[in-house]
Amino acid sequence: MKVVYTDRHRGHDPKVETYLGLPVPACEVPERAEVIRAALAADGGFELVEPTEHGTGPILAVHDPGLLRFLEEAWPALERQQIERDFLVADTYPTRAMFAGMSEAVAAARPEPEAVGGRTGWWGLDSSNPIVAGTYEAARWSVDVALTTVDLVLGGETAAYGLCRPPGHHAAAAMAGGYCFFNNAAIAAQAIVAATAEPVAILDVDVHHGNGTQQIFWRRGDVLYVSLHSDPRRLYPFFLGHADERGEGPGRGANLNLPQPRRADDETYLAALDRALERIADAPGSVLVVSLGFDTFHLDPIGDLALTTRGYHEMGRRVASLERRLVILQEGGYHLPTLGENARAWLRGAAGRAPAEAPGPARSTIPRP
Ligand code: SP5
Ligand code: ZN
Repeated sequence: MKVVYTDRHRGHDPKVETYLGLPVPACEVPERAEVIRAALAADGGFELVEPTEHGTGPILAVHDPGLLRFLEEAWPALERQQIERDFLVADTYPTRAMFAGMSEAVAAARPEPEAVGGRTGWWGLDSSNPIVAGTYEAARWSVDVALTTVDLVLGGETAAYGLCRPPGHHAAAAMAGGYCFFNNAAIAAQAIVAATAEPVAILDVDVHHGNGTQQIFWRRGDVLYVSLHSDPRRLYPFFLGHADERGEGPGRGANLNLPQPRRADDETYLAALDRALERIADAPGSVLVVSLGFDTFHLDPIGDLALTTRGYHEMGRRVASLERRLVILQEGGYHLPTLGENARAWLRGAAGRAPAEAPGPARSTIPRP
């Protein structure tokens, strides 16, 4: 299987994020992509390829041009004002209660602030999403990784994996958040629709609900979004991801959320996955975009489900059994010691290969009788 990877993600290197207002070590770090790349390179069954540049056109097919402008301008604006810091987060957000009672026309006509602090809140979901000097460039390359993965699959590959970093599924049309800046999976899905004129499905198996992907395709009947995630009553992004969110207008019924119970294990999760796959199998289209997260792992520091490496192999196998071409894009997953093996297990399953030998002493070379 081809793996699209570039080291240009490394410039997005936040050292801290805030958690309930206090600085804590950042979760979404360059080492994440490095451990996955290393595990896949060592496996021998994966071929690493570099992304090609696709420009801003496919991003603007999904995102508000103001979000792109803000992300491009935020760091240079801080530097111009000589605001010395390592990372940028907003203090103030336009929460919906601020506009309560005002007509939609008045609320929607409030202008974007000029101050960088105001703009960061305007285009942001949350304060645990640091922007640093290299964020914009890394986020642009992450989109290029996704679009190159699409090119490979539309060019004839049965499945390909884009090692996107930063991730994308929390980014809405006009909002960054949750370690995400551009919605790689949504941009990929839109590019597939544009290139093939076929409907497309997105399966999101990150532990968090992909609120951005849901928002972008909420009124679209040609892009089915199906997500398994921790119940938002317990976990980020808290305000979306409930089972009764089904899409509206032409998109009615083209959104399926399957919130999972705390500490759901392989068996529980895979049963829900089967429901998700049945829904996808009922929908037209020949390409499936997978938003792949490993923060469902039992040891993940920010998730609360309990999947195992063996479960990931089985998940990859079941997804491949749909017999759709697969554009597999990396989202979350923060337990660095196992991230590489988990990605390897999932992708080996998707490629129809056996689980890897458990990492440990080298295999005996004595032939079996
Ligand atoms: C793509 C993805 O998985 N995004 C997840 C965003 C979660 N953001 C909220 C994280 C809050 C937990 N912070 C605790 C850090 C303690 N080390
Ligand atoms: Zn996640």
